Amino acid sequence: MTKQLKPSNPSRRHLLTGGAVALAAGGMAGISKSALAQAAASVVPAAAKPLPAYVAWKDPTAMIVHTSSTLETKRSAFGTSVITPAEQLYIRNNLPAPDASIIADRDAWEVQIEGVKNPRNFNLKQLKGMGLETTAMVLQCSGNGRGLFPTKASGTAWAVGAAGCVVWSGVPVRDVVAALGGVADGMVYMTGTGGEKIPEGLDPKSVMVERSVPLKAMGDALLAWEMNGAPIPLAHGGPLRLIVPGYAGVNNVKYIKRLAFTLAQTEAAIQKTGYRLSPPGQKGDPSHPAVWEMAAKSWINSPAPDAGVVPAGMSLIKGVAFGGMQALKAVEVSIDGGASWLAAKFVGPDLGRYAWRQFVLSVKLAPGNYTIASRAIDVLGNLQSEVSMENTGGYNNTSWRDHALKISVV
Ligand SMILES: Nc1nc2c(c(=O)[nH]1)N[C@H]1C(S)=C(S)[C@@H](COP(=O)(O)O)O[C@H]1N2
Ligand SMILES: [Mo]
Repeated sequence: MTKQLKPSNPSRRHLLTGGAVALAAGGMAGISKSALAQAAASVVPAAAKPLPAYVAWKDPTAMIVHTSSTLETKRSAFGTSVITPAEQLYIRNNLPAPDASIIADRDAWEVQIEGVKNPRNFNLKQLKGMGLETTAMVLQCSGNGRGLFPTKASGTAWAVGAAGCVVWSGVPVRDVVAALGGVADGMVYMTGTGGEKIPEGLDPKSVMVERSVPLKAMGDALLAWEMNGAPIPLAHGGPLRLIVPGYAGVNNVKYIKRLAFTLAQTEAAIQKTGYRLSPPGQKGDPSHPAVWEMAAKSWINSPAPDAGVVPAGMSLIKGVAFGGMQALKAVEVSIDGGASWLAAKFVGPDLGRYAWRQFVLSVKLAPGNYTIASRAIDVLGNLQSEVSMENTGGYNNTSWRDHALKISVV
């Protein structure tokens, strides 16, 4: 189905405060078909780094290896089937992953539950008998999009690929808590501790992965042992991972060994000073908002996420969109840098409020230069914003303009 290239809501056009001027289709007489081949040839990538041994099972054609602890999904590798296969899912480790011996006997893995009326340990086998829920969720590093901010923040320059849509199965945290008599009086946070070994000689607080989220996040949280229908791979947090739907990646603690309901947020640096939204140039501290809830976001993955050159004629614009904490209502696409917007069509099943949806829009493109962008709208009417607040850590970039693709149609 071809959509007409005019704004879906003409009045909205004048509400937009676009920065860049959109180039109309039909100009650019100088670009020939051979430019297509030339441009494609000019983007032959530099020799890619090999996959690190602990994730040697990943699909090397789908991944960008930044470092051994940061691997990104290529913009061209998101597929069209909603769920991101494990082989293509990004990796982010703040500490080296634990030894594979921890998944030799998964059912023996123990987690300590504290800050409840009757604290105790459970092993995974016991947890499996206490309740079951399955949730599809966007797992997204808060630094996803960092590399797209106009001023580059330090840290991994993720583009769009530090995210995926993943199905998790496990026991609802609320069921575990109920079995232990409820949360102890007055507790304010849910704090999860990762099971990594702390390197010798370091102050544990300086490196440990321990995160606190507001108590209300317990409502939809899981202690999960399965990912996309298989036991969670070690690299993604197996045998047991805390899943906090709607919350940024870092709050989803891998190899969880302790789940505590606490009066205060953890003193670990990853919570106290790290993952804070501090003004550019200023170090994070507890007075700055923590990276917790995700906001509505979308981006386009096709056509031409890499080469930037597209043949004239019919083109299928494809992307992903999600609401963060809220279900997604709609997604709009612009081919003129945000001057006008068209409603895109969702593709595939709706896997619930925390999942993303794939979307498409079929357009006819005449030769010229285009800036194609998308913006998500959640069920509360929150619209993905044109610009994102810059911050020292380069977190939470949801700017549709930063995520726009510039393409040449020849
Ligand atoms: N134990 C532990 N949990 C962790 C981390 C970690 O380093 N250790 N990294 C966090 C961060 S910053 C992100 S973005 C996600 C990455 O999840 P993935 O590697 O499964 O994609 O895990 C989070 N949970
Ligand atoms: Mo992250």
